[in-house]
Amino acid sequence: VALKRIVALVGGVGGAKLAYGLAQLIPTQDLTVIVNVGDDFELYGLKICPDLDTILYTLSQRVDTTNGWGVAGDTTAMLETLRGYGEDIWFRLGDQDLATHLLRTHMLHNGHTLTQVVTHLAQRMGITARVLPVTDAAVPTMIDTIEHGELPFQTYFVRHRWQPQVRGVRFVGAAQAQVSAEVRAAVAAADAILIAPSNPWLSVAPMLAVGDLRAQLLAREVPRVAVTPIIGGRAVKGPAAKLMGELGFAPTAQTVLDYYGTLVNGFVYDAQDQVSADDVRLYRTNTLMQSGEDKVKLAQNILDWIGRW
Ligand code: FO1
Repeated sequence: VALKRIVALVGGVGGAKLAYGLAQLIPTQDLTVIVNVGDDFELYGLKICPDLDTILYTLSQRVDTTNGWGVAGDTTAMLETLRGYGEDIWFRLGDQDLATHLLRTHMLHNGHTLTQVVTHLAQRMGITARVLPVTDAAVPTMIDTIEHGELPFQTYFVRHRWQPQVRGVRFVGAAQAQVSAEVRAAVAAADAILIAPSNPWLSVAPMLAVGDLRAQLLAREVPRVAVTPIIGGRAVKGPAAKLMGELGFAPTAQTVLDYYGTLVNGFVYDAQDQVSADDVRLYRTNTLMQSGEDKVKLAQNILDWIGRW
């Protein structure tokens, strides 16, 4: 398979790591990173887009590598001042990060689309890959929990530190939304489509639910490869394994493969795990990405493997 144009569906921090690896290997617009917008919300009137910002900061090597989100070395003068005003600060916005939210909110108010905002920010950050929100519409993810009922995503994920027990996930307005023209074109032109090691239920499903994206992907007779976010029965970071248990699934790579079903014709999983499947090509390798080299190595291994199809 001749691989030129690669499209990667990416959610939070785990997905950003593979996107980083791919971007070192494909330092052009031949790499398109399609990003989840379900985590987006408004705070103090500002449009916050955590997954988009995590990708932008990661690809431009600004990201705080300890957390995997936010700007490295960022300060918190704005937050401390708000706290001094008696505000309950639960979502930590750094001062440099604040500039991103201010400009994005300003541009959106002036009639720009989220795609135009992200393209502008990526350009200013010197990012060569194409970064696209999956849709320009707002499609907020809502988490139904036993303890607190339905919560907006960030309230579940950050304020309650993803401890509440989940009994359902909903993507408000997903069916009425449409993928952007840029996303449609990128999927139509892709030589291979990758689903990054993001949380399938919380980061990938919100994208697949938008308009007819799932049908667009299924219509492409090209490699459609998912990478497991579960290694040895555990999530590398975040609530994936805990959530799987709450939704009644075994926290295994096999569960992830079964969940994607016919959407994928290839699956990458870790050397610690075993999976089986009919008519899905399987690739067992080290999928843990801790260093920059790990990210590039995994990306290279996956592209080489697909190239041998
Ligand atoms: N995650 C946290 O656990 N605590 C935070 O205070 C926090 C702030 C934050 C600010 C900007 C941003 O882009 C991301 C931020 N995140 C924070 C991470 C974010 O909640 C998650 O990365 C995604 O929404 C889930 O992938």
